[in-house]
Amino acid sequence: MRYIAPKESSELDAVETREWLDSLDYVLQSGGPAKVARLLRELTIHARQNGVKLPFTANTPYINTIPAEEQALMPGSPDVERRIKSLVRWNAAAMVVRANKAEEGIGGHISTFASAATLYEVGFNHFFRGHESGDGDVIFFQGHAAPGIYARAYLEGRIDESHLENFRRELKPGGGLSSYPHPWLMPDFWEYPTVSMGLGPIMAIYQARFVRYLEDRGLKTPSSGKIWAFLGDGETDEPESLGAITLPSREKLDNLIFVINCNLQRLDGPVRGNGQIIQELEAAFRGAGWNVIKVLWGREWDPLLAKDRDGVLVKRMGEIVDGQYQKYAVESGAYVREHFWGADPRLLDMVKHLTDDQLKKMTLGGHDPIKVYNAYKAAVEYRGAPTVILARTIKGYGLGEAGEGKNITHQQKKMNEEELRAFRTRFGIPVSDADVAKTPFYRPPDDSFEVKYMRERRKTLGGYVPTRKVRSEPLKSVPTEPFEEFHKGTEGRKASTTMVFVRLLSKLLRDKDLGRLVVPIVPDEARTFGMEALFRQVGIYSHAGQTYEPVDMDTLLYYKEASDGQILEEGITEAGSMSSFVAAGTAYATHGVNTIPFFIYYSMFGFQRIGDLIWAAGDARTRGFMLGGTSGRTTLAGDGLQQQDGHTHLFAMAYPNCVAYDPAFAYEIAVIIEDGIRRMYVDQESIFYYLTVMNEQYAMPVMPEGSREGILKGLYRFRATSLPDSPMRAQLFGSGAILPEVVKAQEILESKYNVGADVWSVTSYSELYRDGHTAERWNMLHPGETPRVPYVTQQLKDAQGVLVAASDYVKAMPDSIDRWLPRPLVALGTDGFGRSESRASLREFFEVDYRYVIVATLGALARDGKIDPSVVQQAIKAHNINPEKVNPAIS
Ligand SMILES: Cc1ncc(C[n+]2csc(CCOP(=O)(O)OP(=O)(O)O)c2C)c(N)n1
Ligand SMILES: [Mg+2]
Repeated sequence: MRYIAPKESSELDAVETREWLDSLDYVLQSGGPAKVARLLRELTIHARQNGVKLPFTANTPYINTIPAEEQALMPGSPDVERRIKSLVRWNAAAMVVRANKAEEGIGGHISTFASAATLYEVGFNHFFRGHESGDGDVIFFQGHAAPGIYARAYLEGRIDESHLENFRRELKPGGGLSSYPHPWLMPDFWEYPTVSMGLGPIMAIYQARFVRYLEDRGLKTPSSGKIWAFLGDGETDEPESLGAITLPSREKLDNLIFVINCNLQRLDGPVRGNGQIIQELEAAFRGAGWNVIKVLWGREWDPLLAKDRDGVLVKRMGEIVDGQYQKYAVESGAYVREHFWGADPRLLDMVKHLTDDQLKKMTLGGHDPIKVYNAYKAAVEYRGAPTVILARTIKGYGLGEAGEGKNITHQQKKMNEEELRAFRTRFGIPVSDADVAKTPFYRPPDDSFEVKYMRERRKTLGGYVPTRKVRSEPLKSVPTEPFEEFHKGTEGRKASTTMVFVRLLSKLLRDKDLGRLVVPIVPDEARTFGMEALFRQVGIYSHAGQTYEPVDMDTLLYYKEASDGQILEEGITEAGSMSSFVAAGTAYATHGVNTIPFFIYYSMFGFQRIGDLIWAAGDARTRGFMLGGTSGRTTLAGDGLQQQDGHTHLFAMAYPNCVAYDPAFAYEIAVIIEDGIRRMYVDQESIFYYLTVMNEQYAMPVMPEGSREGILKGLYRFRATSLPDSPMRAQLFGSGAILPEVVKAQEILESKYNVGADVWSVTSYSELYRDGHTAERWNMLHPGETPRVPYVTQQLKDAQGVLVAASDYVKAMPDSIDRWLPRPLVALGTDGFGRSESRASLREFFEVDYRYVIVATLGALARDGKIDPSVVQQAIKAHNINPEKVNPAIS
């Protein structure tokens, strides 16, 4: 080529660019796209090495990831599927409208499902596999889309009109349909709860990983079942939604598919009015290593994109912010022509053959079954990484004036007659004008094409979804051997309840029947709890095994990762660990395996931090043991205010199927866990356990005879007084690590003050509280019959003297049982913010050491006129207590 000196630098630029492009074209033609990609990579490296700063983008253009020419043909009958979808739409909307006709409307949502109908229907007709297939999928349905899932079940003939009629009427005899997915309320239908936003996605991630764990450990036959999580775009703002997305790509969980319904709206308005939620999510997921499939535009856009040789349309698509896109959705075709297409004469030219009406009707990707089918197909076939589908839809699709695309649509629960008529006509529902105002449910007969088609599809795909079924056999019995040594105590050797638990866990892991079912879960705290021996004993689970030589390889307890490892070492994520707990604790139903999770963590970061996931675990009928380690406001010396837990037992009390204990001794732990395994895995109770364990060491006593029932019910007499005939009597309650303080107080009260004090171990205030209320309620409803007596009353009815309780938890715990005791209870507890200090100083500060137990007892005796107040004053002095010290509860 002859060199011609350029006149201007812009001309030079153009020539240069042309030359580069020509070269690239040449490589493309001679070597193909792979070669071009390699060359570009090489160029990038070279440029970087020479200091060129390249702008970063994790985004692809604002178009469908799967181009039209790569689409597969969709099997099945599009017409019948469209009819079915319309019927589902109608019944779903009718349920909500009818539920809100009465004066006292009962809520429900129309617009979420309206936007997601195609996303679900394509799944139901072509992808979701039922458990009967042996390869069942696990589906986390978006909570607010529940009406659509019920409407389909109705058309399938799984539920009838009376069920639909009783949507959200959960107290109707026989049970209505639950407002959202709640396995607690519909245990044969829903598998996992989702409606608290963000919990579905994180539980789905750990579910997918747990499936791999079961397979790698030989507890489940490898299957091609998928875990689908359907979520809203607004929901992705919850930290739990995106907070764990690096795990599935790291673990190559190609059994996981997220479908995000990007209707660009949440409850109040646009998710990102001034931005693009889809592009934002694409970058986040691509950055995290996911396979991202964008499904933005329906088929009507394909010919236009094919004409878009110079990229003006793609550019225009990418520059519109979501708030503006929402505006187009509610506007006329003429408006869209002017404002979207009108930006460039070339764009206007592209659509000049289309009428305004046609422009208005151009669909979005998430409403086009072919686009959705292709995305799902690609997701299901993808190997090596999880997939997220970002499907663009319109919120309230089909509602027209009743709310399509409007900001109020999320809350829309009613439709007037005119709106119903329009909806009916748009979807071709055979309901007459005369009837439309009544919003009747409509189901074609069993031998109609639609019903036959739906049923055939579900049969082929392995049965109806969702279906929840307990697929495991109950355990026959619980072995006693692992528990026995703990009944004997430690013969004076000191141990903490944490050490006891870890020893018991290690024994359970060795048990020939139970061992393989145990799933230890730790959020990076194994060493804190002295569990490192388990690393070697059973290994840390890692699908990849251990591809490196661990730094401590030459030690006995090295950090052993193995593909059949048993411990789920989750790293610092209580939310992730809890999601694993849910997966492992529901496997008895979902996967037919009785895995028994033991999740041990810093107690402060449980109920306080991830209480909502624990609530969901209860709803999901999760079984297993949560162990709150380093617990007790004064027992965890050091660490301080953010870590010293003196209140999670108060939270646990409110979780209906959580059985909580604050044990003090080895045998208490053994009895509770043994009975817990029996109740959950032999008797099949849908409960889970919370035990607090501590790190203070003291000698573990021998189990007193006859104490088993009391340990489980919440209280038993641990040590009777040696002065039963003393005129001054007391009953002292102690729990957890404070029990030894109470025993010490008992000795001094007897030897120094001649007070005959019995010591009771209170293992569970919440169990006593529940039992008391159960009896009281029964009595209220059964006047004239022999009243039932709460357990705690039965135990203490003849007990003499004053009552004093001390624990490392807030005073509300003992206060909660006060009314069922013969006399008022004096409560010592640890209300207030913790402090980093020595144990002794903390117990002094919070007024729960033996000295305060003595003073409280003497004070109560003085109150009852049994001793002179001066004795109490002297005791205060003798024990160096400053009566003017600050109140720890508020300082
Ligand atoms: C943790 C939590 N916070 C708030 C809500 C209340 N809420 C219910 S639906 C909703 C908006 C949902 O928007 P999006 O996730 O985009 O779902 P869409 O209905 O648009 O598909 C909100 C705020 C909730 N259910 N859970
Ligand atoms: Mg939304």
